[in-house]
Amino acid sequence: MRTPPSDRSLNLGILAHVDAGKTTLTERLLHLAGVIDEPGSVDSGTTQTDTLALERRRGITIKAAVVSFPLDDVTVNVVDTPGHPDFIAEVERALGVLDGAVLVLSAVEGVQPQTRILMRALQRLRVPTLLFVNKIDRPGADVEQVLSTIRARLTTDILPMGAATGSGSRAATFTPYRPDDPGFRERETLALAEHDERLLAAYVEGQARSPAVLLAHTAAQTREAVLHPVFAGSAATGAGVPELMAGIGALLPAAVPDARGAASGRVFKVERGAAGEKVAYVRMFSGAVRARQRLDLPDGRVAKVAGIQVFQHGDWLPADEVSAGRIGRLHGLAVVRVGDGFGESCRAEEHHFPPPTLEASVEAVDPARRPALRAALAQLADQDPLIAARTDRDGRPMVSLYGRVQQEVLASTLAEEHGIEVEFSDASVIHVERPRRIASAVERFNTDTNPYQATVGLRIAPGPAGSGLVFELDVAGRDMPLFLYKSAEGFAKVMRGHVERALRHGLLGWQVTDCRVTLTEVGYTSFDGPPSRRGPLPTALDYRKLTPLVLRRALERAGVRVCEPVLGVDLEVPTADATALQRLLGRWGAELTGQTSAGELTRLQARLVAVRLHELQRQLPDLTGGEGTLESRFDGYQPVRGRPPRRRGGHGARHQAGHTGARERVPT
Ligand SMILES: Nc1nc2c(ncn2[C@@H]2O[C@H](COP(=O)(O)OP(=O)(O)OP(=O)(O)O)[C@@H](O)[C@H]2O)c(=O)[nH]1
Ligand SMILES: [Mg+2]
Repeated sequence: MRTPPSDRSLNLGILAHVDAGKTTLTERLLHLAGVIDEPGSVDSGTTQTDTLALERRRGITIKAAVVSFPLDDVTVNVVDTPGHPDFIAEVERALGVLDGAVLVLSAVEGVQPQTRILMRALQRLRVPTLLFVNKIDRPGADVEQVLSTIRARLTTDILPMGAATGSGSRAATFTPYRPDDPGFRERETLALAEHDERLLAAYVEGQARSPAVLLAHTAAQTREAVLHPVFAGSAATGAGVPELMAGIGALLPAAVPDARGAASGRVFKVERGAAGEKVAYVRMFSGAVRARQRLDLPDGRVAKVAGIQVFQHGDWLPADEVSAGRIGRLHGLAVVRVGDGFGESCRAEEHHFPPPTLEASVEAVDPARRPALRAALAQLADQDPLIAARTDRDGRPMVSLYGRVQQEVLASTLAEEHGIEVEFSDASVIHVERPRRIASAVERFNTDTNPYQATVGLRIAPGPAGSGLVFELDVAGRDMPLFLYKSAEGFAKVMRGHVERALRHGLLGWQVTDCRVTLTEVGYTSFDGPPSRRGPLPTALDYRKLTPLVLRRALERAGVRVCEPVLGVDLEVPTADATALQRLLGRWGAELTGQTSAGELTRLQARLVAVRLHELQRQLPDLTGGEGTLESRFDGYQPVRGRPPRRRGGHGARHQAGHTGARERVPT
């Protein structure tokens, strides 16, 4: 067994809008570092990171993949992520394990919708980020133009590190500015001065700093994620890639190992090995994990590490341990799920991107394969919990989806990896319910209406949009059944779990969200007597059964507002067709939020209910002679107009059996 070549490592994400060249750039970096003899190509399916048959066939990245190369004394682990918005969940999981990132843009297409979404997430998480303007060899490449759109639409905190010459041809090159070039020094000083008043004062007083001092400041501000150096080049020809590589080494922070203390890490990817066993990719934050170590995973799951691999010399090789700062593959964790943390990083993962907006039912073409389908979906949910595999009231499996491409990929995966042919049907938009007003309900111990041996009172109140569920206790400690739950915290956690489960299905079957639920009353004795331990004491089951009952009653009193997902759409169409499009959007009740014309092309921005997206995609080519382009992103929920739809097969439907509601179908 070999030990890793160095202690320090840099976990580097490559992120971009679909097709910007992330996978091609990853190949170039590996080639430059001497890990592979020839860079592979996405177009002929020979890259190191697009290894799935499906990725090779489609020429897109579907799963985040890890490769690594040595850079001086640092091991760089590169996480190549998918750019298609249907696979944003993969990016989400990668974000939590990065020390730095390269955000790739195309020199032809410039800032694209996903570029903005990713940049916002990187900034929110303060991930040190370099920008790489790729494809300078392509006709139409214009780095200066891209730089000005970056400033206008992404961030003004950038520092171009060189200039492209000969753009638009295979001979295009990138020349870094010399550190002592007076023009560059001035631009560098001014960019740094935005976040450093002393540098500004010195500059105003004419006390120029030396190039070395400026570079140190640039590195420091990059590491603080307040400045983003910009490189340019071509992943196809290799131009600019050595300069980017040097920038990665000089400007991005390598993790300083904290090998002391208890092991803590996070699983950001789960895949199936050759024999169908689970392989978990873990990023370690402190301590080390060794073979045969037991790991305490969330919800009391325990798993034992059977084997460890780390990436070296272009391959995953067996190792004795994976330590702080590094990425390793753990074998033998049968119960692991993606997103699991252990040790200090055990806390739940935060969400930076919106949830899937579609749900569809899946049927095995051969009914005899139904049980196998259910098992396969459960396995896939361990790799991607956001598909939320479940069964509806009629026992049909259902999944949540971001879009059509993900649905096709899921169908191919089930067919190729599990031998199950499936059909999706009834894809519909996922709605949510929000309570309308504040309401309460209570069931007390020993009363006629209460079938359980406990007292529970709950209040539900509307919360701000996007706030999810807030749960709080407003009861005295002496009334809590601490003989069941040990501590007030333990009791609160269990009750929160009951509330969460109950809110999965609101009055019309959709998940209830954006609300504050307060436990207002609790008890385990007759309400008019003093607390005592006499009489039949409640069990955990009483609280579990009674809570949803009381919450349901409170929700019925509060009433709900059913809300549907809304998308921000960005259209680029020939100016001659803009009016026709505006009229169509107007008919659909879309809100026009922006319009700019630059000669022949007009950009329209609008907020459109998600259910209309597919129709818009269908009509766009006809309305624009095939010239129009469309990008969309999730932009929150808004109350539905007219009669609210009821979720098909949802549990809320049981109160009005036979009523199918006015659910809108997404044309498929
Ligand atoms: N001309 C030119 N083509 C490039 C360059 N980089 C990538 N491409 C091509 O652009 C297409 C997309 O490249 P990928 O590397 O798959 O892009 P990606 O960002 O990984 O795409 P996804 O993972 O699917 O989001 C392929 O056809 C590449 O050959 C470049 O610098 N110049
Ligand atoms: Mg890719």
